[in-house]
Amino acid sequence: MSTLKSDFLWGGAVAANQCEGAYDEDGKGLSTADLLTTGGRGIAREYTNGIEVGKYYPSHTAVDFYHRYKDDIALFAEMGFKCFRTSINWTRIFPNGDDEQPNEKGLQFYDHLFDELLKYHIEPVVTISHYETPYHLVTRYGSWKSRRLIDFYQKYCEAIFQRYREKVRYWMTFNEINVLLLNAVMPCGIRIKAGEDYEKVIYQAAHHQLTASARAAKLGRAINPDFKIGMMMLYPTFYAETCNPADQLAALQAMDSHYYFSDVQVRGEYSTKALVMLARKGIALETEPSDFDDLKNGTVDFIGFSYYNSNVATSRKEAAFTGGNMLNSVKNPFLPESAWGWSIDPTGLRIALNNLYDRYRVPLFVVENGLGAEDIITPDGQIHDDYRIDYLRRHIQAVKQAVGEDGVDVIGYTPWGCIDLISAGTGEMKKRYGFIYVDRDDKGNGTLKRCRKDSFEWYKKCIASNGEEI
Ligand code: BGP
Repeated sequence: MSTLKSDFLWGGAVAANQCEGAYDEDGKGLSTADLLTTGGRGIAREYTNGIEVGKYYPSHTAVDFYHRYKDDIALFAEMGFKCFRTSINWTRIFPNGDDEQPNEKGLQFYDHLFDELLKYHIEPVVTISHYETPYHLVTRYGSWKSRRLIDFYQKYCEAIFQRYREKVRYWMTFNEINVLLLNAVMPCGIRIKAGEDYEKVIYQAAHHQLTASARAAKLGRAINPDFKIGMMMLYPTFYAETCNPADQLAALQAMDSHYYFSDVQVRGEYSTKALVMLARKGIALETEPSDFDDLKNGTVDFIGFSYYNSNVATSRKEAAFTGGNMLNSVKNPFLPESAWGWSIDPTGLRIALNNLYDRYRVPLFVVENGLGAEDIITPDGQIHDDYRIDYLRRHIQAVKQAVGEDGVDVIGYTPWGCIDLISAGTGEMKKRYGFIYVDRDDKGNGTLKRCRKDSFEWYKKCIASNGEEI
């Protein structure tokens, strides 16, 4: 008997813009991701207005998954994947975002991709929007600042729900929807103009995304009642720096800003706390009466979330901050850190699972988790990534404890970047997460050849034993 259910969804996760490449092939339009150049450790990625000659844009070729997906899926199948999470690149389907008709070639690509997965009985798990907003929607409408985006997104959802009705069951509406509060530029290209009230713009855009997500959930279930439509958030697990009540309150408030989104998507309405917060800030959301019915009728079936590291909140004003996924935190003296300064904390994942399940009582799906690390190839062409195995082993252990000891309902686990890909935060290639190594460097050199790391065999055993042999 294993701790995890026999139909537990083991797999891996990627996003289209970080692995596909082929950024302008077969009618694809430009997305915000296609305009991000490389950054580096601690350097924000530069976002250009249109493609500039002489600049390097890592997403343009990425790891060429667009042309190599068959071989890559064969490797996923060899590991025994039960599911594979990827996103649909919105601009393959609607190149500008506001086009009348979808692009048939783009639709065909995902037909072939899903067919290939299904051939191996690998269930596709699809993120509808993963930091890939059509650039035209940014320049023409100001991206999600505009209410118009709700309709464009709806049309996009309708096209893909109809087309893949029989192929895809698991959907997530927006990747890490709560990241909008932390970084509006990288995820959806929102630029705040001089004179605009930053918070007002962001909360208004969030309302548009929440309404769009709810409408999509309702529409999807009308198209196929078997669809499982989820939300997706970055789960930041905040600890208080000390037992000083002021620090405890700081941790509570840090979490509140993230629950702002999940409360709406799971419960179908803004929490009282959220409404009071908006009123206190003097933010009056522009809404239509039907939005509130939409939110009520468009709640999600499950919560997908990413978890990489935990964070520490403090009431001190002059604290020094360290890195982490998208947000900064006070350094936690009890935890080791990755080479990129992200804390390594499997217990934080168990806490995340407990907190989310206690609060919402809906199935949970760990759709991103992993260690970004530089891999060294030995002279005989091997990659001994025991540090990655150690990270994943301890996090899977935490999932099992949450299930077996705490009674949490977890439906699957898809480690991030199961094949090496472009880092979202820095644009680097050398920040690797994969079980499969890709020969490509930060400047775009390399053969793109794939090879199995030690973690490949380890994960294969893990899946075959349903998480018992780790
Ligand atoms: C998440 C994103 C992913 C991914 C991951 C790792 O926030 O959803 O797209 O890239 O973080 O972050 P990074 O690529 O910066 O290491």
